[in-house]
Amino acid sequence: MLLDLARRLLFSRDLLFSNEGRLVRSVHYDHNEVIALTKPGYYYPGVPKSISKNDIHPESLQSPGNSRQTECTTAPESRFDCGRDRLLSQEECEERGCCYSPLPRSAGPPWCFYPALYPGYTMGPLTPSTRGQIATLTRATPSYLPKDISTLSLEVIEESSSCFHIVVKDPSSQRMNTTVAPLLFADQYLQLSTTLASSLVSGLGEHYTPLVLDLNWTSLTLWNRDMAPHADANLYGSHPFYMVQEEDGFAHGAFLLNSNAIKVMLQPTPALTWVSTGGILDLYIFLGPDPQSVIRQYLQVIGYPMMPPYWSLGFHLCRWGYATSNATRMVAQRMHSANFPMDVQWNDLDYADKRRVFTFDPMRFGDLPEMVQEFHKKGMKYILILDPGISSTSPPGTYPPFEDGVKRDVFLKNATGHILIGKVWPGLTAFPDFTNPEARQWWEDCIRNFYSKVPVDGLWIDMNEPSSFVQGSVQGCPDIELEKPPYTPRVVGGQLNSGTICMSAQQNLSSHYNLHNLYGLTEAYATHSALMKIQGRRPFVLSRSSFPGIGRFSAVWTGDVRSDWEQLRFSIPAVLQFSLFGVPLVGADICGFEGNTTEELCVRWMQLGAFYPLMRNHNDKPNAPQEPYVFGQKAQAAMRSALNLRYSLLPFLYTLFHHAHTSADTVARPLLMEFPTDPNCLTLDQQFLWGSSLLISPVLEQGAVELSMYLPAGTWYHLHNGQQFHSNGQYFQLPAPLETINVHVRAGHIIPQQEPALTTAASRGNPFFLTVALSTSGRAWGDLFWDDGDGLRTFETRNYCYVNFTAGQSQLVSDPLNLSGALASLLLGGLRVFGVSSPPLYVVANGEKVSDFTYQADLKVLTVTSLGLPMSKTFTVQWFP
Ligand code: MIG
Repeated sequence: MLLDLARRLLFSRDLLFSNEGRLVRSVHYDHNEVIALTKPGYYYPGVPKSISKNDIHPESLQSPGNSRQTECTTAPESRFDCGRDRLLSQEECEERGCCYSPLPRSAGPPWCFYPALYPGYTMGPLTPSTRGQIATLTRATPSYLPKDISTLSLEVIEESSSCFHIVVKDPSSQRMNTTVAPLLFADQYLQLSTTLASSLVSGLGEHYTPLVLDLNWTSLTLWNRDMAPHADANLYGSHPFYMVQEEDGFAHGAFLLNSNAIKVMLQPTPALTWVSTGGILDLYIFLGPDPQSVIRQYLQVIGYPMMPPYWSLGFHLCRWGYATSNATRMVAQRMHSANFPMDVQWNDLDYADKRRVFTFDPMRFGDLPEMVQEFHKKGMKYILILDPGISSTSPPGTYPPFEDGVKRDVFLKNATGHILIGKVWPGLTAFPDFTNPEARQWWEDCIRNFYSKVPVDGLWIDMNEPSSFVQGSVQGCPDIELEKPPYTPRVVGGQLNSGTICMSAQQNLSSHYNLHNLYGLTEAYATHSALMKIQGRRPFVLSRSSFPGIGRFSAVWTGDVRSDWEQLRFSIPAVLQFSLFGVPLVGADICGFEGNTTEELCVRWMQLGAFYPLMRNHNDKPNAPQEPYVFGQKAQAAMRSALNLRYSLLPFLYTLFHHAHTSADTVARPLLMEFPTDPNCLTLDQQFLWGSSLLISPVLEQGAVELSMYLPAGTWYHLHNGQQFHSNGQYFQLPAPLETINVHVRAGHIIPQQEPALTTAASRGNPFFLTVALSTSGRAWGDLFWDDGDGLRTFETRNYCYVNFTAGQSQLVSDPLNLSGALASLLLGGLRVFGVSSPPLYVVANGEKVSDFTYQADLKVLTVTSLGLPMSKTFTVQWFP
């Protein structure tokens, strides 16, 4: 079975390489070589679909005997670039044994491309290994790249029936396995191409793109970089994972576990080429068969996301420029006085003494500890920023974080073994090496000391690409291949060390060249672990830089977005991408970070932001203020109602996070995941879902007071008033004046809600209510996960409550699993039932008649209030026509 599938996965040797036993097709390289994987998603275990002739590039079916001329007739869109590493002249191209054929336009298809049969690796017999099957790949003639490796090992491991793992590496090189890092070795060019089952590809973040990527000869570089989101740039995080949607709702995915700089080329064949500047080819293939399964299979490899503390789902307010503790207090005070729900007050760099982390300014923030305690007394939380750069120039004896760090040898070294010094906000800085266990311990000690004075509730880890204001270091970087590899993918700044530290910097595990993309992940891990130990509660960490697996430890935000409408629109695919990457707790800076916002933009952004899984309004220092209370009354009312709507939905949102944590479900969900067979949904990224049942359709255009909204086939109800929409899979034109955000509930679902309050500490004690959206047959289902909100491992230790709600035959029944008592004393206050076809004459709750109910005949909505049924016990509410 395994062998069979491996064969199929590895490009159906029989078809393509007939008796030669040649695994590797000319077009693709790893260490100048290629494993060609075609349409992996077609091979579902047990139901293999045979490859049709159309699935194969025409040229690949030609026999090796064909003349060069025939080999070079490849259709332009199916050409694979033979000169990816550098631009080639015709002569140089032909020296490589490649085809040269200029085209009218310089953009698009390459002029120098591989012929159909190009000398590659020969695969020896597959033999059993401890984990799967292993074979040797050898090449008779070296390729054109420097430091070619002629013998490779190929291992195919069936991780599960739906996840294959293919490892191609240099068997003579040491493998270093680590908890977070992939395997490493020094060669600087690996390449692998694959054709794709369709042109619908998503993933490969972090970039400023639509959800479905453009395959028209585009490329994406994965290299963590401090860079405000804009097109064609490598941004803060790297996620070498993509998902392909095939026809009929099928999907598959691939993950290249590799932390080096990676460039991904996309072409309309459709095809994709990975080029990595190091490491090994460690490739996972996820067979789906549907999009949600692909994500689950991916998360089985990289880890399921953490369960966030309940309060972190509330509203967060931040800006750079709250210059004193009193100014910070005033912000929270004004929010409270104006009745805006808000859980978390933040401070940016302003709090720190000379911008040095683990200190606070004695003049402007001298009473920071008292301020935090005041917030706590009001049921609020407090978070501040923590940059990794540690000031190296404080007078001796005055700044323990640096001095202890030096003593404990926790900082990155330069190539000559001295502490590498870069420049960040506090001036000259050293950088902790979070791959060093001693550094993690030192970090924990620094946090513990600070926490003993300032009991923060979470930490915001910024600048962790890592970002530095000087290229490489204050002394520059040595002139060696690690700094200037033979091939550098297109990165902002032109060089790998642009805006960051030297590639030759030494870390405990390897050179920074190999670990750069892991810096934020390793810092998030260290910070999460430290907080868990220090607070003994569920940690909250917000990281800017990211890599696969970070969702286990941290939330992510999308960096320095501009206050404009385009950035508002692009924030949706940005957030949805992180859902695919296993980072459900994500949001963009509401109202925009860079530049001045406008009242209208800020209202629309607060409305959309009320449905970001992480809701934070954050602003840059020089800009006009954008806290909700600074705007006119009408704008304030709109923002207040968006906030109240979010707070009322938090029990539902929290339950979605529970499913993300325990089952790798997505929270903010692209429509394509829920409706993969609906062609209209496959590229939609201006609307999105919460779970499977709430559809959010925000206004994203300036001046718009109407909205064109797509509803997948079925019945939907307006969350606001229960208005019904019967859709055949079509667009609806809806009113959307400034005070509205359109949210629809899918028939058949029950949404658990709670009366909002100014903090979650208060709202968590309020009565629950249920929105019951009946299907046409009068049924609906929903659930609620509830626990203490911030305890460690409550699910794993069975310290929670879980309630099923089922509606059918004119009644609603709850079925609580009450393991922790967390629901004790909490009540169901009422419910709204959408789609009740005839007016109820009476309503009965737990066998007793209820007097407080209304029925709106035009909307077919039954509303029951003043209930007071204990949530921890089974209850029944019936309505009798
Ligand atoms: O170089 O701490 O993305 O959210 O306000 C700027 C100041 C450093 C960048 C973060 C932004 C934060 C800012 N930081």
